[in-house]
Amino acid sequence: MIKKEMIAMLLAGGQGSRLGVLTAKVAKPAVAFGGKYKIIDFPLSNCINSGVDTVGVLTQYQPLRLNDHIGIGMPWDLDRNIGGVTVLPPYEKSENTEWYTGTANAIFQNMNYMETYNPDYVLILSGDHIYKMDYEVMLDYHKANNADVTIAAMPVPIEEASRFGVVVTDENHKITEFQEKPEHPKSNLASMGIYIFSWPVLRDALIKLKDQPNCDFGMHVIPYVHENGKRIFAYEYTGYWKDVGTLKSYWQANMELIDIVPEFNLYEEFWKIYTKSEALPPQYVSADSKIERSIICNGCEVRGNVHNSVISANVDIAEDAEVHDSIIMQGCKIGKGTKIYNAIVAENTIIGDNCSIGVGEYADSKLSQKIYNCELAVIGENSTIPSGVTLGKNVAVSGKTELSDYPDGKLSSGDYIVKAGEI
Ligand code: ADQ
Ligand code: ADP
Repeated sequence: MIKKEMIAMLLAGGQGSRLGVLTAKVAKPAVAFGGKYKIIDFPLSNCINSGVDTVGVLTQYQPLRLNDHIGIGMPWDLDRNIGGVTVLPPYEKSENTEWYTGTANAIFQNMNYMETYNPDYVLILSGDHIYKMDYEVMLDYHKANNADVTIAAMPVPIEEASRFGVVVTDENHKITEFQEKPEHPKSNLASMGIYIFSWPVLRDALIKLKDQPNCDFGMHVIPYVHENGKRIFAYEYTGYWKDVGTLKSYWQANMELIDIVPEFNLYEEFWKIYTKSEALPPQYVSADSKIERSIICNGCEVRGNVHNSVISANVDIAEDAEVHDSIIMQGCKIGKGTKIYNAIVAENTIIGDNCSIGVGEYADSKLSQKIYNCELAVIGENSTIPSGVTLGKNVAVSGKTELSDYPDGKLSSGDYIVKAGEI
């Protein structure tokens, strides 16, 4: 019989609607990060670096590009005969076929997968966090405490605590209280949504709660095991961890990579982040260009100026263009004399000449959509922005637009163009 001490279940099926046009066509874990990575590379690399070689990836929303990225798991050394990475979309069963209706429901629907490996422990992970963690050390902690469940937790500013699951612990780090996204948090120790369960405890809880609608770890499973007197411990983490679920946090986490001393370091030899990469030519930087504090990936041609930005592969930046404090994803073309400040530009977007993007005009009362109230200009993938257009902050564009789509040639705070059929 196959036996794995600990397997991981990576939740990658949420819609990620707070990333707006960035997740219109891709699941959040497949969104680009740090120039050459996708968000899911971080938990997948953590798994292999921690010796966890069996990972089920639960997908549901827009899985195409995620499936393509994961493939058979080669970049992460997860192409194994026994174990390795397995993509687990919802599937038809003899009874009760349904979509994954919640995080715990998604795990419940893959009971057979987990049973195949006869695990002692199951590690539950989210596909949308940027961090490095040795799950083996967390497992040692789980064993040393003789715990039923261990929740990774970290202190957050108290005013942010209500976005998270919040834990209250005793002097031995045993959890005495758990509140999921409470209005009035009793502590600032936030659950990171990373759990180790002793398998019999998880299996029992999932079976008991199988009729719970939208069964969710934070809302239902953790409160259930707590009420049943199980031993739940907090594993306190103090390193870098970012939930990149909003445009602002996504942008910030990218910008933190180019800090003079980055808090999150991609260059460490002993904890590599793996990703699928294509064979591309090297980047070319022309004589009159100026690049400062930036990440520039392979295949780029830079003739303009780039400052404090993250530029993915195959991006062309023409003469006299300026890119500041922005994220430009793979395959974009930036025209001559165009100025881009505080923007996120998704894949294969073509921006014409002499445009002005992300400059001025923000935080006024016109804001209609909360998602884009992030002091950034956001452009969805495969968009075309005609020459001469001005986009302020807190605007979003997606699709192939023409000059006539822009009143007075510009968009200001709170304006959105999403071309039908394009997205
Ligand atoms: P949330 O961030 O709200 O809270 P949630 O939206 O439930 O977490 O998603 C967790 C992960 O599961 C995400 O990666 C998401 O993509 C995925 N997911 C969501 N629904 C899914 C489904 N139906 N099928 C497959 N995958 C799905 C959780 C905890 C909090 C904790 C935060 C930390 O509930 O207690 O504080 O994570 O970020
Ligand atoms: P989304 O809510 O963007 O579709 P996910 O599928 O990852 O993304 O779900 C994230 C969860 O976070 C949702 O259950 C949502 O209720 C919750 N949430 C909503 N707004 C915030 C916020 N500002 N910060 C943290 N969590 C939030």
